[in-house]
Amino acid sequence: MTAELQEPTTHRGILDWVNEVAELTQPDRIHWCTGSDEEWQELTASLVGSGTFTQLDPAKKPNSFHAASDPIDVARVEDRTYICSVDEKDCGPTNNWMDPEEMKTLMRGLYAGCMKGRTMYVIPFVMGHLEAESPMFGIEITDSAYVTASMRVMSRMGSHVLRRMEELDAAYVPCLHSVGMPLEEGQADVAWPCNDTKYIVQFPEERAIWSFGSGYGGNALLGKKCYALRIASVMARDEGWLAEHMLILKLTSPEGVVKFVTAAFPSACGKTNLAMLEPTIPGWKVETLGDDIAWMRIGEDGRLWAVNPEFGFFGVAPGTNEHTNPNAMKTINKGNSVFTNVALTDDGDIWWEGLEGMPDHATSWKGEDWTPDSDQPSSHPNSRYCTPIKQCDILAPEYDDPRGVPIDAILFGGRRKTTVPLVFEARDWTHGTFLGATLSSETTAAATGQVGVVRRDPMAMLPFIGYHAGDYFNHWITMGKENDAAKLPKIFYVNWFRRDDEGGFLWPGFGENSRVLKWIVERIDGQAAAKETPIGHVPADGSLDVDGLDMTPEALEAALAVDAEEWKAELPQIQEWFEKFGDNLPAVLWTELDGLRTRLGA
Ligand code: GTP
Ligand code: SPV
Ligand code: MN
Repeated sequence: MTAELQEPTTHRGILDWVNEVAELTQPDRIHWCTGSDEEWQELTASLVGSGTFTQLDPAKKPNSFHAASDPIDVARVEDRTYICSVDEKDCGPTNNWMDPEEMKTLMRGLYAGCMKGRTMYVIPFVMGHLEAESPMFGIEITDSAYVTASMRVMSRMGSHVLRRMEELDAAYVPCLHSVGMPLEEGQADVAWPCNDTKYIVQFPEERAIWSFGSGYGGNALLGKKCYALRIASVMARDEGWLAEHMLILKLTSPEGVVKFVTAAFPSACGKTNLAMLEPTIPGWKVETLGDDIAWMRIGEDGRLWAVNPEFGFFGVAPGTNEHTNPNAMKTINKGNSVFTNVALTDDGDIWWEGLEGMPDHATSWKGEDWTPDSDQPSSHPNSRYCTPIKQCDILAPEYDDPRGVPIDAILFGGRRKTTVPLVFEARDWTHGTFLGATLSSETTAAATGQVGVVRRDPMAMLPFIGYHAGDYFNHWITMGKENDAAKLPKIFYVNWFRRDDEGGFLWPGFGENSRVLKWIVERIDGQAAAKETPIGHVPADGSLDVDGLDMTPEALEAALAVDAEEWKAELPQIQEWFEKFGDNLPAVLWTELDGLRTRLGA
């Protein structure tokens, strides 16, 4: 069957591309996704039939499903991720590169016949609003029903998007995905098809994405990291905007003053939790606009406006509970969600480490018996819930505004046991860019590889910058130079993860982070006092609201401390990091490093 016979679209370019891919990959069937409820029911029923999904008890989680991946396919694969720019120099030292034509030849070999025995799904989607001035269209072709179901939660997709693309004869980002496991005649499928060989490939000049071998979120839901960050960051460089790994939140003070904040923390470092924060300080309110990606453009008023291009949350499950993130719990309890690599309880619900109500027995993400005595965790540390953003009770109404929201503050932050204080403020945009460019964090389970190793993760974008990171820093500097600095957001740096001598967290985190947000807002409005240190402005004694906070003065002091010796130890690391970028590193960042060195007396 060819796509042509179905006459599924009048968009010639899409039809031609779908036919070309079908010819190469040889699927048994082609399904053009409508996004309807009936389609969701058929998809999920077939996923239950194939053993990929287990339906949860509808009384507990209506219309919700459990999935367990192949144990080799649990996270993003950074060493298999490529930026195939025409010129190797444009990829920079932080990305893997291969010549685009060489990569295409190699991957065409992998794609040849790779969808045999399977259905090829064609998913028309838009990242951001369909009503945006220039809607950001994509078509994902995938042979995975799991990916198709997940894309319905995570993106605006379906017939209405395709119709709009036809009306506009719109350009779109072609996103090709295969799990890389064709089925021979009579061959039984497995619950989680994937391939040992994986390639996650971006072609930045062509604005195209080819992914092979993995079914995991960031590798396979191509609208997310591949499009909305890697490809969009290249578009943003060319067009003068920013595509960032940031949450977006709305903060309202007891006096009704509203501020909008974005925050860039590396993967599994607290964006979802901060985005949905339940403040512990009276009268303050947080509403959410997004938990992972922000697209930011300068508005006519000269301010930086942010939209969330996504339509769902793909959140880290372990550690999520009624205390740490009650708003996420309420969102997922409404149902319509997919849970991957968590434990399945005997009564048809899900469980993970840190969730209330530990069961006496469950089936682990590996399909094994699990009890509280087991020496293995029930859930993979990077297990995830995939849930519609519209179900979040504290979704800010501005989420639906295609113009987005004007940002007052940008936060950078990471996971550091030592050195980095709870919060400090940059002196200006360039210093803020320096803080972002030198952001450091301990690695997490969100990507395959070692966990807990400190690495530089600039603007929390290390795995997501679609071009030369030195040029990316330059783009940030230029955004500051070419716009009215007074109207740009103020930049801060936070660290919820500093430890005491026993290894415990110094700062209680989660809802208590509202105290830090309050200080930030008061700094912006010129109310809170700060103390100058070599690294920036930290809260002056008594300026951080600790009323009712269960914390000793010593612990608070330790959380806020700036230790010159610890910071001196960072200097050679930053020097080495900057040297990687050669002439592409903006000279002002060297000046910032010199300034820091001088202020530390090093
Ligand atoms: P990605 O979706 O991978 O981009 O991650 P994210 O930045 O949204 O991470 P998320 O908010 O899901 O947090 C990841 C882990 O950090 C979870 O296990 C949280 O429980 C933990 N975490 C989040 N905020 C805090 C905090 O304030 N303090 C402490 N100690 N842990 C936190
Ligand atoms: C991350 O790793 O930063 C995530 C999860 O948000 S994924 O979509 O898999 O990239
Ligand atoms: Mn992320």
